[in-house]
Amino acid sequence: MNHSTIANAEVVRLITIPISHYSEKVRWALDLLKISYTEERHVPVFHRLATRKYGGSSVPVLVTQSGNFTDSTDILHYLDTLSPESQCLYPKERELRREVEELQELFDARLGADTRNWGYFYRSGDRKTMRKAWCNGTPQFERVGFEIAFPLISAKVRQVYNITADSAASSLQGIKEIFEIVDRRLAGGKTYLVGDTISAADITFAALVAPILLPPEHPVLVAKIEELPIEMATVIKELQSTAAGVYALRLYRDQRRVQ
Ligand SMILES: N[C@@H](CCC(=O)N[C@@H](CS)C(=O)NCC(=O)O)C(=O)O
Repeated sequence: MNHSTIANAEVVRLITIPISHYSEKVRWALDLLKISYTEERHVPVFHRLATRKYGGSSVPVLVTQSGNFTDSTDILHYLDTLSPESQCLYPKERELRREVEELQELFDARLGADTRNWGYFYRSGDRKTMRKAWCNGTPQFERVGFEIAFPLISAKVRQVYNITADSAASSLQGIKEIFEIVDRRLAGGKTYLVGDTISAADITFAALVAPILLPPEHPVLVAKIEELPIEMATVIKELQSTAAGVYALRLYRDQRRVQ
């Protein structure tokens, strides 16, 4: 996937798994800052062949002339050093910056794992859904590998993340708790979580909930709500209608511009 050059002479490389929400967080930041990049998508398990060359195991990995970054928050901090004053991901004012960093840490540590685990509980065994989620834009040999090894990859994912009915229920509880925190922060009609412009906190929240809120602007559309199991669709509709859900969908609609 090639993205055109707008700001920098350097075109950085972004290694991803298509549906990875931590990868989407970085994709969004790159698009927002108009930094040229080439995305290299991989099917899970195969991604390790790409990431380990750069000292990483998970995605995203950002490969640049200034070094390689193997964590989405480290990547956003690096990108912030390249951004113009008018479009910074982390506010210059110390207190606001601290708030952005704390929210981002909370979303990264809890929300990201909870949305993934809850979503995988319902969908990781469904070959058609996971083909869209994991194979879109990946090399052909990996797509062939997916077709052959899907039951194994899917079982491995459930084992690694301990996906069970109990863990899904506790993840949903965790998601609701974070939504309540975000609802409270947005009280009084605030447009963004911190300050008056979009920050790393907003991008992180919206990207990490996207696989379960299904914004139509997401670059990797996996399923329409009508195609989901009724129990899952009911919860998604509930989450979409909370203040936090409306806000994340609005951010996608108004602020997610793919280069
Ligand atoms: N803290 C990491 C978490 C990244 C992460 O969990 N990535 C998942 C995909 S969303 C992954 O690569 N899982 C496969 C693996 O760890 O091998 C970050 O923010 O970059």
